[in-house]
Amino acid sequence: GMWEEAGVPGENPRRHRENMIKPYDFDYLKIIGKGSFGKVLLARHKESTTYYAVKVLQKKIIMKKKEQKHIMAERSVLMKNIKHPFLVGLHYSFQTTDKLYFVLDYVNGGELFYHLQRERIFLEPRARFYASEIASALGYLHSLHIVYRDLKPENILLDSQGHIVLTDFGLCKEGLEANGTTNTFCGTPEYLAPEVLQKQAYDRTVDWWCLGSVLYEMLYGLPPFYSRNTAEMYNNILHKSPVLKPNVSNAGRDLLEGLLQKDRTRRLGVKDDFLELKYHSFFSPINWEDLMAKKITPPFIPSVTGPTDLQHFDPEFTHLPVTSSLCTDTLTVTSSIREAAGAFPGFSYGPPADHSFM
Ligand code: ISQ
Repeated sequence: GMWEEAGVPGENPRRHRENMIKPYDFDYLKIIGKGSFGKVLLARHKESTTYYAVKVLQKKIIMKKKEQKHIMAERSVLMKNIKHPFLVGLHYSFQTTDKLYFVLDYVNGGELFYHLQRERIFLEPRARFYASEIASALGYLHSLHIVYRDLKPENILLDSQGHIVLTDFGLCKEGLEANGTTNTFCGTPEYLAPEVLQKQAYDRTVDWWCLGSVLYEMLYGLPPFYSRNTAEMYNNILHKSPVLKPNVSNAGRDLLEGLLQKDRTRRLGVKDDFLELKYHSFFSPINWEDLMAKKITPPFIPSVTGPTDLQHFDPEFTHLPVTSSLCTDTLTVTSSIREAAGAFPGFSYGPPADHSFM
């Protein structure tokens, strides 16, 4: 039948063929992100009418880029039962002959940096709130031996209440470059750590560098080491000290200095990871237990009218038509598709029964 490829029978004993989730179970309403690998769509589950962000990746494009190991690693990451208040939740993953699907929480408060651009800088209490939610999420991933690695502005979203949601735990690095207004302004969307730029070995401390870059941009309005000239910016990352003007508190500047340490063996977090940040004086106003329980009132609430309110997404995407190819799968199976079809064995995932769709 049509969904022969949607999941591998026997792999997941909880769900068998008939109740396996498939593309047809959703209405696809809008494109909310697009990149070389595929796209992210706003979708509504037909039966429950719940909204999700569905990420669809083309297998043959992943194959061409020799990224299938990366994607399969990503899948195993996603299946580690990752649950954290500030990480996007994965509900399902499944595949058809030519595509991989990830069914994720739909988050519509907009990218953090969309809001930052509108305000140029954030005051310290607001920057601290976001930095602490991001730090707790990174610390949690590290506790599961996961390195996020490419924390970047477009992966940091706000939910409708104003809390941080990190997306894309390394899933398809070049997958969703939203070439809109959001990342053209800072030259490069990535906060490259010196060791990544030099293609050296990296470890979890790379995430603390990236957090330092995010915090710097929130407080100073530009990424650290920024130059309009990319080559010069790369030179700055490798060889220049970050400029820390005194309009930021001593605690803030000390934290940035620790996180933006070029030598990762001297970087804040190298020894006790998140604990070293948690007890830094910049974060002393934060009650971490309250933070994790979402008991701290967000300093800013995005103005969203409801789940379909797309005002914070780039109209470049949201005005695109949604192609019906999503639900029809590919009927003409070429040799490259046939080759790609079997490259993702066991790629299907259903959650434990308690929060299923039915
Ligand atoms: C969830 N909601 C909105 C946008 C998204 C982009 C990527 C991954 C998940 C998302």
